[in-house]
Amino acid sequence: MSDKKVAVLGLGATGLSCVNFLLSQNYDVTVFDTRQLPPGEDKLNASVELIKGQLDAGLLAEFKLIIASPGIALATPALQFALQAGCEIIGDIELFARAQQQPEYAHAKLVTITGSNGKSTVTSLLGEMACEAGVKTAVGGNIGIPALDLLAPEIELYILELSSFQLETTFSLNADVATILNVSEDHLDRYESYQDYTQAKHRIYQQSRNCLFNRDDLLTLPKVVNKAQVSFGFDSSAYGLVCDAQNNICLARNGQALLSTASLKLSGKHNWMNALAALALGDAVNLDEQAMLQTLQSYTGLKHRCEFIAQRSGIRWINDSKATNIGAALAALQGLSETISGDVHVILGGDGKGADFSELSTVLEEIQGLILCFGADGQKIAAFNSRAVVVNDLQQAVAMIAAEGKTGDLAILSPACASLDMYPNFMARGDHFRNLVTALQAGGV
Ligand code: UMA
Ligand code: ADP
Repeated sequence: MSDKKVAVLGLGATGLSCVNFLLSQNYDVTVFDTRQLPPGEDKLNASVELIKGQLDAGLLAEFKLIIASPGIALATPALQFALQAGCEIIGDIELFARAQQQPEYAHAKLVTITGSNGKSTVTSLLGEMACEAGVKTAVGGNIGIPALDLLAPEIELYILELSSFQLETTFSLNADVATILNVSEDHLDRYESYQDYTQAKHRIYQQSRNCLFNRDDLLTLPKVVNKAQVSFGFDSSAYGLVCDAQNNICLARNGQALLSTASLKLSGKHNWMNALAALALGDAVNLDEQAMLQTLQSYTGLKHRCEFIAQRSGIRWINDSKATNIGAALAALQGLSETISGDVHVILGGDGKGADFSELSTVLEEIQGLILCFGADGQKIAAFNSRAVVVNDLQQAVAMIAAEGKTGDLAILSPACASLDMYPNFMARGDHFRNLVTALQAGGV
């Protein structure tokens, strides 16, 4: 088969971006998708053949190059067959890496960000810092806009959020700086083991000149040699925390205070780490310090991540629907409980993706308020706390907290699970929660 014939496996946002890029490079593209109604079909160029339904391994293996969607595991039998037949399988981020070597794009700097939690927060925060600093910046990847759709000659800085799925099929990024923010269990329904998942994340360091790691999380330590390394963490070294003369906890660089954490609009201690990571990444690509510090004081965070919704009858309601794994829920519960005078009420549950919920038991033990569990794995989570109650849905959970909560309490949806058992995505779950809360009788905002 001709070198110009390429298979794109999986349509969706990624597949479409690949098709459009490949057509612009004069490739002859065939798309495969197992779904009968693949998202993006209406936007597909009419000249492109779309083959729907179960993958035909023999047909696929006729292509020298296959671009696989991050939603399709390399372990899929048809892909394994194609690999054994000698096909090259890459993802959209690898296509981006190769395109970025072209002269019109090669001048731009590149920052790559992965981790189990905090990726989108750090990616968007760094994007805001760069814009404030006057740098022509493009932000995308797993956070939303596919990387190939960002390519433009005028861009000076690309900031890419990368998932472990994307990293599996990426080989030749040449990032100025890359980070793994943290590693905790996730996606165990896709990986054979936690180690496999961690290894996928570590591919990001191999493809970067400078590695930023979290010194409080050993799983993020770079194993690569001969690369510049810098770290962030809770102590005072490198990017860390110090106390100033007034006893304020401050973000600091090499022991020098930069900004009091009290000036941050983001809540929770985990966000101090996100702020430090963004500062370190910004320094690595020479962003202006004042612009970065100014952004840290105005950035309010993304929706569905420890997002304040409203105060009703003295209870603060927080939407943390994006807490789709245990690590995220732990960070929210630990980081926010110290900020209130009353009790914490928590709503957990959904699709646990094969996780072991025993890790939640210590933090649940400390919760004095209601522990309400719902969804496919609600029962499993409730088994780890004797006071936990299984409820039918979010509506019942919100009603119970509204009836029993008191002034000074905090109520949080931080599910530790994906939403797909009951909702199309975590945004729909968070929006449902927000609607239920805002519909409660207003008792002061
Ligand atoms: N699928 C099929 N058959 C196919 C192709 C896909 O059943 O032939 C299924 C997959 O099992 C997958 C689902 O469809 O679970 C989603 O695939 P999609 O085609 O809708 O994906 P895209 O629209 O291309 O979105 C992808 C990322 N999705 C995944 O990695 C699952 C988006 O990340 C990302 O924003 C987008 O590319 C742009 O880069 C989403 C995500 O959930 C937000 N990421 C995971 C996470 O953050 O935990 C990794
Ligand atoms: P990601 O893109 O990695 O999913 P987000 O920034 O969208 O990360 O945040 C997802 C969830 O993780 C949110 O619920 C948030 O409260 C939690 N979170 C954010 N930053 C961190 C962190 N540094 N450590 C642990 N949890 C975090």
